[in-house]
Amino acid sequence: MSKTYVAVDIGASSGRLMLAELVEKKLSLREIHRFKNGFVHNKGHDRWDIDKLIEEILIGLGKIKKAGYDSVVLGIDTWAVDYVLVDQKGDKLQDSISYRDNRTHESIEKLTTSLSKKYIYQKTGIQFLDFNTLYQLFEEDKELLAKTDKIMMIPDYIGFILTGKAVTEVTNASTTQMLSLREGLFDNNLLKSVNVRQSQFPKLVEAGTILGNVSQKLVKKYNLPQTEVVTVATHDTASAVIGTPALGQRWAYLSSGTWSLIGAELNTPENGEQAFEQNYTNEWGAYGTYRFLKNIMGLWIIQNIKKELSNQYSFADLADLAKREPPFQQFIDVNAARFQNPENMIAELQAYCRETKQKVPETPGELAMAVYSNLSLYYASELSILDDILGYHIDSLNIVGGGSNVDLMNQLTATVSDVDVYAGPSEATAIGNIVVQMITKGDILNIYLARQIISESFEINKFVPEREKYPNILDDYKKFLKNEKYRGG
Ligand code: LFR
Repeated sequence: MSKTYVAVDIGASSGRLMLAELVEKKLSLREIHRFKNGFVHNKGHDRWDIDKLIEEILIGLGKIKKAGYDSVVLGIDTWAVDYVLVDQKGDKLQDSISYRDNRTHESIEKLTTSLSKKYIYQKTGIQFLDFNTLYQLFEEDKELLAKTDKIMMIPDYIGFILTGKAVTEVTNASTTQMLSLREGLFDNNLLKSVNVRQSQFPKLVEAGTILGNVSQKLVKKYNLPQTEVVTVATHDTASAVIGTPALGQRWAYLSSGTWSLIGAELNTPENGEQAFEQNYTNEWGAYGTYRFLKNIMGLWIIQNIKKELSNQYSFADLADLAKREPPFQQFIDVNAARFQNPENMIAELQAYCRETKQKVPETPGELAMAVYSNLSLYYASELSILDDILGYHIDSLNIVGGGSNVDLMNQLTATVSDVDVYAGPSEATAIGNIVVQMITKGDILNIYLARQIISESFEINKFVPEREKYPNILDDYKKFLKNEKYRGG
């Protein structure tokens, strides 16, 4: 039997501690503690409560000790791009601002008057998203930046509070849009453009390195097990791709959570003209890989609808109600900026349909079906863009994350994209976090074996395309997206 491993996996809407063991080449996973996450408007900005997240981690670890575990290994992953400014004493200078805050809405335009978009893309290979760390730092309070000793990405900061050791892990650091693909270091021109220095970042480390032990002070105070922290692929999407079983010959992944991240795993970055035009990213992965992908708005839209319906319906209820409605009643550019953080998601979707003179979804089922069918169309259109850029045909899509539980969307996606869909595991992020720990500690040999173990340990459902059902729908949708007038700003 292996050591006992713990994944701390925190997304934008919830966090969890999962306990894992490897018994006879089967990975078992058990949820120990789950908690809510979300930003709140405070002191002029949408902010995360990182102290609260750390408290929840300590509560979860306390439960593990109570369950009889005296010693564990632990890894932390969270969403990307956001950071904590830390002073010389190791104290944080403010509550971290969320990437959904509207302070960066015009920052790409502003910053690229001095450094061209081409320069930034050739250097970094990272997609232009206005919330990338680069633009957040551009808008950061200059006085605070002057007092900043270290800029730490969120999971690195959590690791620092637990162990006292500070690093900058690269899978997450690449999402800053400041790492140079060629040199493997922060690019000085990019740093200069936002008034920060290399020395303000703790040293860069690869995924799969040992960070240190949770301090004895915390162990005693909270009655925790002895805990060794491994720096895993700390970006949740990086962990999710590691936790993807890689089924099919030429496979793509879709990490389906608050965001939908669709793309391929590459061994060399692809930052040519076409990738630039299509705004594809080359985020750094573990074990020398690149996550060539695009961000799509994802279940965030459904999460907001659910909230606005006063949480009367669960996600499963919404999927059941959607199933009773016909799909493709209207086309929606689900990636339009207006859906990033609207005051009211339902009103925004309805306004979009009205403005584009299409059927307005009204009931919970109609709303959910409108989102699911358009997400599946958006996925399909990205898969054909991926085919074009990569120069080969992707034949299967591995959907992982919470969204892989929505059979309706899995089937629609298989049908409109005409590829086989493998759905599951839904906990790929925690699994990816765990297997990097296991490889680091020698319980699994390498990522190939890890993926084999994953595919044999968890339920994975296959969906095959029902080709005859909607033969022209994808072409019609692509035409719709091309028509600027309908894209919705
Ligand atoms: C997914 C994710 C995406 C990143 C977005 C913002 O949880 O990490 O990969 O683009 O959140 O950090």
